[in-house]
Amino acid sequence: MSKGEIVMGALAPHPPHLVYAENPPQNEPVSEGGWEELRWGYERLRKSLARKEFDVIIVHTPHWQTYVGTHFLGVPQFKSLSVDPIFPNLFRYSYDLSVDVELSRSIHDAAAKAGLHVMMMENPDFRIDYGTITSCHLVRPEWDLPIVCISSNRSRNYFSVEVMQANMLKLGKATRKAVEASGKRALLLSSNSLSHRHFTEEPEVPEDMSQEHITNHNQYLWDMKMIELMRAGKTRELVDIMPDFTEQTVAETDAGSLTWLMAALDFPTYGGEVHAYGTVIGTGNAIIGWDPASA
Ligand code: 2X7
Ligand code: FE2
Repeated sequence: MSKGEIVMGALAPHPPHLVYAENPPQNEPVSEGGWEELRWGYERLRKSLARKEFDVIIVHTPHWQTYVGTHFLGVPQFKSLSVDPIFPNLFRYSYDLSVDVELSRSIHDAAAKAGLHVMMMENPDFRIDYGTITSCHLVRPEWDLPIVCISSNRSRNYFSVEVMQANMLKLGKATRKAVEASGKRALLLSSNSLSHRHFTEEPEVPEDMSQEHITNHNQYLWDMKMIELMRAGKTRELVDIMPDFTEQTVAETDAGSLTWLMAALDFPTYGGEVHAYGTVIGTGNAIIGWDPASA
């Protein structure tokens, strides 16, 4: 068996607004568009992926929050309706997806070996979180590949940011090891926004782009600082300042997804390709791909 590999890693944020704006058949609400900058960025990411062959998508998601360890989907098929708890007016999505349970279990086992508390999620009625669905839909709307979905263990909330970061580094390394041992080609997704302070009220027409902007200048400056580090391949520095960034901008990096991705990619020193930066209800979102072949 040949060695498995990560063919690309991507920061792939999941505002449900982006799915709403695309009007796919799976989503009930109908929009007049909106957030084109980000949607065109996803289009560019998909184009860059069209040059690659891969067998599986591995996603780390902020909206599957687990408080005792890291969990992995362990059922081969899930089919149901996902309704966003905050934006039910925008996202009521019928999903039908498959899971690479074998790889899921291999990452679970590698993480356990690295000392992490882990669990396979084997409830067939489990509802998949909207972060996973949105990021996977925007990256691969065909849904023709199995996924591996990894929960966000909220050790920052009940322990400390240092523990959370240390655990994500272990989880990223374990993910890489398991992919290499599997012989499979994987795309990795960090499903999160950057700065995350958002408006508390929605415009009457959610896709009214005259109302869309970053919540405050501080967030914008922090987002640009982080994106510059990613563009420059300074990913160790990126991870070092992640706790400060997260605190200052209530960033969605609190989930650990981006730290996991950087560790899984073994801290790229080559630049990430920025496909887009844009705001959604005041939050900062970047779509960025790291292609190990460009190293
Ligand atoms: O979950 C989200 C998000 N991360 C960003 C923006 C808006 C809504 O939902
Ligand atoms: Fe989110």
